[in-house]
Amino acid sequence: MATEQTFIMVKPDGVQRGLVGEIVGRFEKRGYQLVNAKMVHASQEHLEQHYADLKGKPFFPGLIKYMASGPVFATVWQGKDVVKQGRALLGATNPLASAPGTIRGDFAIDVGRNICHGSDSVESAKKEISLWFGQDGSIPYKRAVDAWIY
Ligand code: RTP
Repeated sequence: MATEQTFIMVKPDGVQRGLVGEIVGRFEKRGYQLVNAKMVHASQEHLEQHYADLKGKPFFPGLIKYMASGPVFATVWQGKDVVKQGRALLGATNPLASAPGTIRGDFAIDVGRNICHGSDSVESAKKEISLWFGQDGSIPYKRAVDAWIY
């Protein structure tokens, strides 16, 4: 059974535009398992921690303001190669470079309003799951359908 996990977040613009169901649906339909989820209106401090590696970038203050402007939908997904495949489902960071068929390629135009976030490595996924969900990062459960997915 594949136990790799990733952190996928619907950003404030995705929540406002009613894309939570669409994004969750794409991961579910691909075969990935939702193992945690919650809506959070994150503080600036929390977001600065999440994006700590981008501190110093010219777009950092605008990014934090945008991310703190409304609630986000934070999720944890599990399955085979889910970190890499999660990023593939989201599409390139700049929506103008995202292939049609990806989430950003279908629903976004501007890099500053790119709808969703996905961990870029297994290591970052572990850190992000812990930052957003604490010790109880996931709620494990068995799915009968896994026998048809794997
Ligand atoms: P994310 O963390 O949100 O999944 O994005 P990413 O890894 O694909 O890209 P990253 O370079 O980590 O950038 C994080 C977020 O910052 C915003 N951004 N704005 N104005 C700009 O040039 C610019 N560049 C990046 C985007 O919202 C990006 O997702």
